[in-house]
Amino acid sequence: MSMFCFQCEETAKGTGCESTVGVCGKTDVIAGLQDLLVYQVKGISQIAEEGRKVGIDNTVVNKFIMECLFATITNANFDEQSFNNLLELGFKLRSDLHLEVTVAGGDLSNLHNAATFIVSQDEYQTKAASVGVLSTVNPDVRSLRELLVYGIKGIAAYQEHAYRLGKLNTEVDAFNQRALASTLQEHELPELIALVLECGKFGVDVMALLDGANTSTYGNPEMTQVNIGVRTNPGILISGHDLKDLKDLLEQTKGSGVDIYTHGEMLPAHSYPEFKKYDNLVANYGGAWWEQTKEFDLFNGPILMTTNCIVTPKAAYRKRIFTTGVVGFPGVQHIDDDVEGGPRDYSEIIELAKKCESPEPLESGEIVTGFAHNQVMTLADKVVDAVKAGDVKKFFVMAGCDGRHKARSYYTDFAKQIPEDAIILTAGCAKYRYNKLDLGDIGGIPRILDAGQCNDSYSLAVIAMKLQEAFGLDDINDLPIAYNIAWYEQKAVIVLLALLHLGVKNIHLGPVLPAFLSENVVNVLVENFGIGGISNVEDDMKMFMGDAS
Ligand code: FSO
Ligand code: SF4
Repeated sequence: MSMFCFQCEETAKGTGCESTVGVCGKTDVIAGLQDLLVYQVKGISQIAEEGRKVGIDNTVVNKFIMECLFATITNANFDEQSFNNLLELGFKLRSDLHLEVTVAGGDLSNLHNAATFIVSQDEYQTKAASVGVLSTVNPDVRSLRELLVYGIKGIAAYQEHAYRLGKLNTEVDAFNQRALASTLQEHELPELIALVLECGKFGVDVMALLDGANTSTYGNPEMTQVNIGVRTNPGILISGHDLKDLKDLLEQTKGSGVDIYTHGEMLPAHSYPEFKKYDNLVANYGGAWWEQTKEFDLFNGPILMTTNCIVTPKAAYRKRIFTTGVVGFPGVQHIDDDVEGGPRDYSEIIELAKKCESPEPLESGEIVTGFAHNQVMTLADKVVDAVKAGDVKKFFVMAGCDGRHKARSYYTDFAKQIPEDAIILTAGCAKYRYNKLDLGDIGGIPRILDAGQCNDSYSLAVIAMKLQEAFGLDDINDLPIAYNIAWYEQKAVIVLLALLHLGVKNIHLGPVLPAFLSENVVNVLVENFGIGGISNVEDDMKMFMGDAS
């Protein structure tokens, strides 16, 4: 068997993971199942799109498509059984939807093979071999189709978090499905480029939806000092992006003597008023996702992975790591949904925690988070005055993801070398490259403003738009903001497309440009949006500061 996957930044040799296992640990078998599932989802989308023409909007199908796409994101699910189950359910939902659309008078006479194929489980890999990324031969079409699919995967992840809080936007489903179905048809490059850009619009919409869901449920984030040390009670470490899981876990551990620690992208939770009410939410433990193999070992207690990024667990903690939601790993216990919308039952994890030692300290001190749009706007006058007075000359948006590549030390060095009159605006796990540096403040404005999770890049866009308004500028690109974004997986793709949709130009992307962008597609992005890569800190700093001579 062999695989081909190039959806993330760490793809092998900067071109694609091939052969039997990817850099992330995804095997050829899982890669094949994911390819087949994406193909199946494209076919279901084609039927759903026809259904919309006759008034059918099937919410079960919408949820299924969303979850499948999320499950195929880098480092979300490595479990063969999960994908077999999803494929099986997909065949059933597809046939039910086909019937529903037919009865409603929909025209299903011209369906693609993706919408009609039926194979048994032992034929999955053979079928998968003919429907993966490389089945699109033209490199530019392949590049645009994959860029679109990865953008939609990012949308699906954020959509799922909002869905968990009861917020839906069926227009986003309609776009996702129309775009997925379009990848089954022949299109000229300009049409595909238009779809990619339209994807950015829905990226903004879904991040706004999630922002609304989070803030209406948990309040507006506030500037918060977060402890990074440990206490002596036993603890549970919660990782990923799903705030509802955190809420349920905090409720279920209240008064139990078990402390809750956040990990990775869960750090910003400390800044929401609703979570501040819990005295059992005690600290953030460790750094970015890729450091988990050494940190989880030392945590001593159970770990709950609510979303990506999980990496192959070491034997030392394999028996005390749990997955939930779309996350899966073979041999790792999964906490299933209870009833739709109801809390997941964490009693087993809590009982296990009580028998565990308390966490070993990794570090001590505090880090600051909570600079989402609402908090920054309370500082707006101060910020505008500081810019007008020349005390703040530049903002660097350094949002995005972190990763294992050595080249990513660039972002630490870059943060250390930004001029003293510049401020970093960040979101996502990229922040772990510099959020423990003491960069001080400018007249009371911290020089690292952490807006939250990667989806809270939306907050950074809102802040930019508000500053544009405050300065009375016609063009968002006239603001003294430079974009030096780190990417790793597909959620960063939708963040990028969202920024392009908002008219942001001259974004620099690193540590390397995506392997899935063909030369011609890169040229389109360079010519129309001034997208660029990164080189070295010194030259880039000069370039960003407008002094490239
Ligand atoms: Fe990071 Fe992982 Fe949030 Fe991603 S923890 S890499 S872009 O899942 O989603 O920033
Ligand atoms: Fe390779 Fe990334 Fe795909 Fe994993 S997700 S197989 S590392 S390209």
